[in-house]
Amino acid sequence: MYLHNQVIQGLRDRKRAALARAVTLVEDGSEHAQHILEEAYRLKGRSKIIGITGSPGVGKSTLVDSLIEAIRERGDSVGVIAVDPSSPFTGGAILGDRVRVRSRTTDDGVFFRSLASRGYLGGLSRNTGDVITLFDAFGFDYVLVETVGTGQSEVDIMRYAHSVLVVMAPGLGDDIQAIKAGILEIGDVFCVNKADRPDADRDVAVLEAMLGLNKDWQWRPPVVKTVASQGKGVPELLDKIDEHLGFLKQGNLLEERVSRSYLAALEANLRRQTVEHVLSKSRSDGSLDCALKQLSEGKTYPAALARQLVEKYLCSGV
Ligand SMILES: Nc1nc2c(ncn2[C@@H]2O[C@H](COP(=O)(O)OP(=O)(O)O)[C@@H](O)[C@H]2O)c(=O)[nH]1
Ligand SMILES: [Mg+2]
Repeated sequence: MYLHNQVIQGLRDRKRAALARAVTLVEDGSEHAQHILEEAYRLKGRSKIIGITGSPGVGKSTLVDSLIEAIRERGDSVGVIAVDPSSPFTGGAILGDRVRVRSRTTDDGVFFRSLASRGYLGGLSRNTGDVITLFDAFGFDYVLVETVGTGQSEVDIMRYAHSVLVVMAPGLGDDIQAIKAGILEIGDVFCVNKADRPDADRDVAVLEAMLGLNKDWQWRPPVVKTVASQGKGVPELLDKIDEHLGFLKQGNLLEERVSRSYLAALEANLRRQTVEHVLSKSRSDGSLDCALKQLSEGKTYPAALARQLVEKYLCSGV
């Protein structure tokens, strides 16, 4: 039996080892990956996919741990995908998240995977959409995706998630900046974590006031206070997430979110495939060297060259 058939059978039988194998094959861009993904896209559609974002240090990973508790308490299963910032020098992921969740590896209803972001723009590693699909195909009730909370990643995760949870914490000066950067538009549920600290109530009030400026929400995002390190407020937070999912289903808005995630996945793959195609073609016929030489001599500029290469290798069907 081919490896991919084995893995597919394992996914159908809900074998965790098969899921782990599938993620590795997809991450490595193995030839087996496309067969597995083809089947995964057929099997998927059961999971509630929750994106969790916010600045580093606000307590996202701690909150994920508490959410796992709350979800397991209800008898539901959960898969967690943490996209870690890799060091550009070692390629290693930050260890904390893995260590924390290790204590749960004996629980069959929980599966954790950490993905290196590989320096790919946007904080989401380039196969995140496909990895989410594998988790969904496996049939977890919930899939939690924690991103590194920097810049573009908030926007990227929004496109894969059914519900976006934005986490904030008092005493981190950059949160007001995050609000300016458009975080209000992407959050379906807001969480002010570290509510055991002073200023939490003030932050909740500021956030509520800002959300209140928009009078025509279809869904007015709720603000929930939590102390993730003690599990406080976390069941209530899970309730709000479920309410949002219920709202989406009721208004037939879930299809829109799913379609948005397809577009995101398509874009990510198009970007990778076109870049690989143009670079390999131009490298093999010498145009790449020639282009780099022209650039260093100041005869042209990158955007113009990119256009030329795209026209040469994509428009002519070469
Ligand atoms: N006081 C307090 N500390 C917390 C709380 N939640 C998390 N922390 C701490 O905040 C730090 C960063 O948490 P972490 O989950 O790694 O944040 P992340 O970078 O957003 O994933 C850790 O030292 C946590 O123990 C909380 O509710 N209250
Ligand atoms: Mg974290």
